[in-house]
Amino acid sequence: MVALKLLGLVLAAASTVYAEWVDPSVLDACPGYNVTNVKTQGASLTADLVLAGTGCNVFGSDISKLALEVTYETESRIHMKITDPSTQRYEVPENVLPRPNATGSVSPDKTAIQFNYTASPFSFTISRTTTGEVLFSTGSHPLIFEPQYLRLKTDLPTNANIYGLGEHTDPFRLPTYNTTRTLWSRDAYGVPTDTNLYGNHPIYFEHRTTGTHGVFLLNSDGMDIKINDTEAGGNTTLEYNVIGGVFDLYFLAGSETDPTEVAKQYAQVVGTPAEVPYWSFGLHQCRFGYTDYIDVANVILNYSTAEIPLETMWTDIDYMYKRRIFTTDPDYFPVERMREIVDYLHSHDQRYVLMTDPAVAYLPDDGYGAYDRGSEMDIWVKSANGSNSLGLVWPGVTVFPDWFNSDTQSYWSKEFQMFYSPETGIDIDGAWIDMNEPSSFCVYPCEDPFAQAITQGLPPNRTDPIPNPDTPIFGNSTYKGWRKRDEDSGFNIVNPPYNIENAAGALGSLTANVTSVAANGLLMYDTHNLYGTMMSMATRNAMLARRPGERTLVITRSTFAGAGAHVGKWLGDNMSLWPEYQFSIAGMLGMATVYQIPMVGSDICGYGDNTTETLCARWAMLGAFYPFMRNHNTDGTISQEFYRWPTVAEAARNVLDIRYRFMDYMYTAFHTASVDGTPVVSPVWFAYPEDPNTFSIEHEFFYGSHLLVSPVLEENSTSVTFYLPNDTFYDLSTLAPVMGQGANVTLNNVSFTEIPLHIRGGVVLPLRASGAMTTTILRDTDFEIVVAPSPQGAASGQLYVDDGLSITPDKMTEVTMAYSNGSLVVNGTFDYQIGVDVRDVVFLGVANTPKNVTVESSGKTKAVAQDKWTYEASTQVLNVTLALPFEHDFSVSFS
Ligand code: MIG
Repeated sequence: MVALKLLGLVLAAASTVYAEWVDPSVLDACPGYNVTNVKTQGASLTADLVLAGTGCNVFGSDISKLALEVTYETESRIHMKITDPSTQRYEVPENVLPRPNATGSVSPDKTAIQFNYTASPFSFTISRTTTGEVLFSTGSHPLIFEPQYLRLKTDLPTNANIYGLGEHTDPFRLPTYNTTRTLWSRDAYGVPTDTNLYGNHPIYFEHRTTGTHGVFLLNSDGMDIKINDTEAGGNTTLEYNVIGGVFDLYFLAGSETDPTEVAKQYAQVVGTPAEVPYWSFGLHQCRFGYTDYIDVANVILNYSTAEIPLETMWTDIDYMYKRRIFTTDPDYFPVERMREIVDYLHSHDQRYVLMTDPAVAYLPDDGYGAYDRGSEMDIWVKSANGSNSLGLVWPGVTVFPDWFNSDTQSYWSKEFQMFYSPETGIDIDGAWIDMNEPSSFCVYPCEDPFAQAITQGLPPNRTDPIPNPDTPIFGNSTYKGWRKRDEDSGFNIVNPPYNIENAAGALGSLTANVTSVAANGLLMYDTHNLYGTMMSMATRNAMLARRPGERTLVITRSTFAGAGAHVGKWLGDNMSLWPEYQFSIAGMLGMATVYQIPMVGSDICGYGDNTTETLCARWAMLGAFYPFMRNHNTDGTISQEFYRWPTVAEAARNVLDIRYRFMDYMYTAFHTASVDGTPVVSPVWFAYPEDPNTFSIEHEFFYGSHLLVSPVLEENSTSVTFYLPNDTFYDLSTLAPVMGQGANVTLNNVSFTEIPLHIRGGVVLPLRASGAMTTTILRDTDFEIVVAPSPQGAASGQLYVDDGLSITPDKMTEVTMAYSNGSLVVNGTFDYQIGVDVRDVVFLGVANTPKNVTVESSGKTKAVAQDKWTYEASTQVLNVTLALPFEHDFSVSFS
């Protein structure tokens, strides 16, 4: 219905041909709108915006009257909508992104930010109440609202610090000159800089020394967001150029002192992240091009032999028969042998993940169940003429599930139940979903996908020797309803008047046809950017239905705002190159810190082309501090499992030991994120918002809030220069204090098996006392609590423990640890039985040898015997051995 009205409205625009490119100054010379009929009621203001004169008609005819609605939704959030009251234009459906609740009655004079407008022509500002500082100002840039072109432009401070605006491989702090961020999901092999990639997140955070705020445009249509500094006076400006939908803006006040606040406020709008199982923080191994089940089994064994903890094995599309989803290849990956792999993994506390693509091979009358059942239910995305919309993907010509069809979820869940059945199928533990931009190999305009399937050789033929079916694996290893559209609407979906800078070319290039229609009548033109998130939601539901009550791990490639409430994401097809290793930090920070998708990581050692030993060693160590840690590469490249080179194996062992020791710290951070959106990793400026030296740092970051990771950045290099803010740090390898001076420091002789790590003072870390070969064993390992005081001598930390798996655990343990004046106080609720001891408490930065150490537990204070504590003057470390069951409050003091 929505689409029909939209189409009816714009018929008039069809006959005129509009410019493809317009000088920005022409847009600023447009007359804009005048404000009339202003009404305020409580926390809301409504008004009409009436076109001034004949409008500017740059990419269509200006809409003559608009409706403005501004609502103070919470004390820190203003919601603004500009719509066309004469018709219902497309808006992101509520079932894809539920709208946030407003907190009852907000009194506009109590809010942290204020909306003010000028009536003629209409412009507005958003400013901070306490200081009057202007955060967003459309000043001399008139609003333009045409059927297929919406423009809004704000002035920003010179050299503004802007972070966000979609998945990209541009600097984390976006350049403020000649930058265009295009949002249009794209299968972007090699993740080239300055192009649109897989994920679309129209949110930015702007940071100033006076505070951090956010602006979210809730719109899924294609758009270019331009940042430039070519205005008179050198002002920086940010301009939205959108090809459909409405202006639906959320202004987030953030905070004057703590950047974390803006992240939390964004989470209130798009949802806090889904919790993942504890096991998903273990190491994942994947590749495209494992030829058969023997190959896969050997990788699992080789990891064990190399004593590198492998938690989860993955298999790519190689397992499929002719690359059709929900099938196995009878020669290379027979289902019985894959079940053997799953059984082996599960009996060793390890896990298995398989890929599922969205596109279903178009094979009428061929006995292909997944196609037949979906056709029976009539759930495929439709072309404008009502036939199934066809694409070309790995299995050849395909159809695409229409996630808007109300039957698609049950189709998808049933296919998962059958194919991934524990009894007869492959009992996966997590799901990997790819190609959901949605990607198609059919070269635009894709008139004959069948002919292209032949010329492109899809599906590819297999030429590897077929393994002898008697080959044993694992040996004796003892190691442990579409709606018809108006025929010819004139709405130019195929070549809209304003061309976004889609690196794939036309909107419909290398993706499902943009003229295709969903069951609820919505056009792919408007919903393209939602496809990956909708597949994510359906896949998560299908996984939850298989194992009711258990959390799952779903890793997707394409995302829209809000995806993190359902799934995690990997950063797509990077190359095995040093610059891409470096970008991976900014990519992770974008997802985890800004977009609320914390379960994120890049393909470790690089996906495309061959890696090198030193790159892979360094990347194994950097990747151990991605929340999602997976080694993955493409078909036809050299093997890059961590055990392939001695240096890499040693680097991996070293760093996995550290990652596993920090696993409860990260798990706790994820729990907090799921409650309030606090980021699980963050840029350096999050902790030092008043230090301008930190604003553009993107090669070092905090894992959790307090572990500073500063990887070596270049081939063959054993040194790294990084910024150490003016604060107390502790070198993780020696635990000795390091005083940051607000200056760069250089470390030399960083071997190929080490990565510089520093604890930021002010934290109490609940570490496991040692790493383990699986997360299951890790959970039976004692704790070691590390106290790292701030320059003021205080520290605090949290620990959250549950069964690691239940969506709603019936028992939880939540512990608070606080340190000051030589005394650590640990208290909490211990409903979930941790079942291990606090083996040691390690106090850092202890200036003098203590005379007495005491422990208080269950109301009794005892001296700790002299032989149970040691003090090392050279590193200022006091180590107290407790061996105290971690099941009730206690405190440890020294004097
Ligand atoms: O056209 O499934 O990004 O991780 O290995 C390539 C094969 C399809 C793209 C994914 C990559 C995966 C590959 N896929």
